[in-house]
This record gives sequence, C-alpha cells and structure tokens, in this order.
Amino acid sequence: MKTVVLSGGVGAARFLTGLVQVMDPRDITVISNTGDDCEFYGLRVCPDIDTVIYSLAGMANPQTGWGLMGDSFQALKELKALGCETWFQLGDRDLATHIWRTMMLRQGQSLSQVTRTLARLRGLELTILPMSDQPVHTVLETEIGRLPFQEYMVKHRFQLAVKHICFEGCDQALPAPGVLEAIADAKRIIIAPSNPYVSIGTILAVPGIRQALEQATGKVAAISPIVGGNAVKGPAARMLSDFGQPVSPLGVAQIYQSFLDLMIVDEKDQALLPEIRAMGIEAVSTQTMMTSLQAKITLAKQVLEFMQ
Ligand code: FO1
Repeated sequence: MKTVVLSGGVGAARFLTGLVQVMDPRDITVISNTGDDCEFYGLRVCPDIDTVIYSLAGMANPQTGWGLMGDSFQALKELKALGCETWFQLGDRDLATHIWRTMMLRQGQSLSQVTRTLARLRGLELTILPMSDQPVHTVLETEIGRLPFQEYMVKHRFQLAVKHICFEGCDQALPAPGVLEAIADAKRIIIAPSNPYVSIGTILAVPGIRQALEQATGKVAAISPIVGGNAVKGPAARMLSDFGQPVSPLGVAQIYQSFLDLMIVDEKDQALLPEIRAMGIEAVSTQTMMTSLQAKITLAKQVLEFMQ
C-alpha cells in the first residue's frame, strides 16, 4: 500500500528503520526536510537525507543517530589547524558523501537525482525525495540575532529563545518532482516524530505541499515527537513553549490540524486523548519510544494497524 512519510532527521530515521521491516520498502516514499542543509568547506551537506540513508543502510552512528558508525575526524583536525571553524562534526567517511554530492550537483544534477542515486548506491529500495530541488534555508530569529539552523542547533546547542522562524528561499521553491504526486497517490501519509516547526514545518512551507496534504485522499497520521512534556530529541519542546503552544501532543496536533486525521501519542500522554479528539482528530496512545530495533518494528506495525 503506497505510503508517504514526511521526515526530519533522527526520529524519522528510527521510525523508518522499523517501517521497512513491516511493509514493502518499494511502496514507501520519504519526503525529506532540506531546510537544515548547509555548506561547509564548499561542500553541500544534507543532514536529514543522510541520517535517513545511513540509518536504513545500517551505517549510522548508534550513539548520535547522525553521522557514520566508527567514523574518525582527522580531516576536521587538519582543517582546525588551518584555522577553519570545526564545530560541526563531519567525519572522514561522512565527508566522502558530501564531496560526492557536491560533485554531482556541480555536474548539473538536481538534488532529487543525486539523492535517488545515493539511496540506490547504499542498497535502499524505498524512494527518498528532498522536499524541493531549490535551496530553502531555515533561519531562526533568536535573542542574539538571526542564525542559520545548524548554528542555532549545534553551535549554540538550541539554548536560545526563538522569536521567529524564516524559511529563506521558500517562496521561490517548488516541491521536488514526484512530491505532490506521491502525496496524492498515497493511501497512508505518516508524519514522523520530527520537530513540527523546523523539520515538518519546513516541508509544509514549500508552496503546494500543505495544500496537497489537505486534499489528500489517503489517511494522514502523525506520531508525536513530544512525550511527557519533553521532546524525545532536539528543540521541539522549547520551541512550542517559545511560541506559546502547549508543550504536549496537543500543541503538535494544533500545527497539523488542517490535514490531520489521526494523532498517535505515547502512553504517558494518554490523558490528552479526549482533548485531541475534541479537535476533530482521532487519537490513540501506544509505546512510542524507539529504544531498540524491536521497539521500532513494534511501533511501525502498530501505526499501520491504527491507520487501517
Ligand atoms: N548534530 C550535532 O548535534 N552536532 C554535530 O556536530 C552534527 C554534525 C552532523 C554532521 C552531519 C550530519 O548529517 C548531521 C550532523 N548533526 C550534528 C545532526 C544535525 O545537526 C541535526 O540533528 C539535524 O539537522 C536535525 O535534524
């Protein structure tokens, strides 16, 4: 059954690791956030695309969820000696991906083409589409000024209050080829447990994508990235609070309300189900913490059952 997954980085990669075990990966299309993309040392880095590819290829660093397992950082050490900033940890083997991607883009290939080839070269059978082939840059207006996403996230460890989020380039961006078609054809659309502002929100900001979800005939479900008042990973809880939203699956459901059919929350948040249902959204609870391969598989299986 054709299934679309809207994806950020680590949380989405964990969920997809389970999903490919419980359905035919050839029926899965991932639409990936590219607002976090950045350039270091002249190289194009696509953290969310790479996190999904490395995870599904069994190559990801299990401690961080991003980067490669067992990677070394010799190139970064030398770059530091040459006076470069090295706060973004690019491993030696990871750099090969960014060099190769940059080469292909410079030869005139689109990001979708490069991503498709990369996924195939890593042995993956599912389709991974960037949200757009045009550059979109997530920029945060913080208490110390405007910061590109990775500076806010990694250099400042997301400890700054966020006043506003901009998706620069978004107005000129088009959904990548196949994105709108995949949403229209899907029987199931799953919003991964990713940040609703800077992962999924970025995808929704590409002109046409939110509208495609609103018009989709397939059922749309979201897995909450907020559990028991905290984000499983990253700045989602802090952002909900900065924007005056409930720091709970309720706040997440409000962001997706115009297209969401089903909200899947952790059993710790079971008490919120009636309030979500009162918004006209179906709601169910289950164990959503993906701490082992078995937990990822169990969650994926349950999500498919809930969506039947
Ligand atoms: N996250 C960090 O917290 N610190 C890093 O140094 C870092 C490096 C990095 C390198 C390649 C890559 O693909 C991802 C990397 N990430 C790093 C993760 C990334 O910053 C974010 O987690 C995502 O952009 C959010 O989805």
